[in-house]
Amino acid sequence: MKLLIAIVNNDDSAVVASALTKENFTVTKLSTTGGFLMVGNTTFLIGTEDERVSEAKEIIKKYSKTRTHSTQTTDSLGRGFADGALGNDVTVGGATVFLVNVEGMEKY
Ligand code: 2BA
Repeated sequence: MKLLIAIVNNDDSAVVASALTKENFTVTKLSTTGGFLMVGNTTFLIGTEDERVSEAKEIIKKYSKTRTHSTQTTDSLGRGFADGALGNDVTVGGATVFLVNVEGMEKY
């Protein structure tokens, strides 16, 4: 069994969640914040059998778009952006996915 930890842009999260659940994946959605840009993103926890990992990754890939995040505007003021982020356009995503081996899953 595997656990996919997928960090997805907030703007893609609804469609990613919907596509995964439609294909009978069970998903936990966490509201998270990227440490570099300090803006919200979404982290999905997806526990699945090894045989279905490729399918889950394909769905995430299909619906996660690459975006350019501008930090040039006054929007950045007071947000606590990392020094390196200020004044630069940053390419974010599609998705960042970690794959973790899981010994087992129990439900009570
Ligand atoms: P953030 O940490 O806010 O990073 C947003 C984007 O800023 C990144 O896009 C990358 O293009 C750039 N970036 C991040 N750290 C940087 C640094 N130290 N120097 C220069 N540029 C940097 P993505 O790579 O697509 O990452 C999107 C989000 O996925 C990240 O948001 C973070 O929440 C997560 N993430 C990505 N890689 C990760 C990792 N190795 N470990 C944990 N979380 C990760």
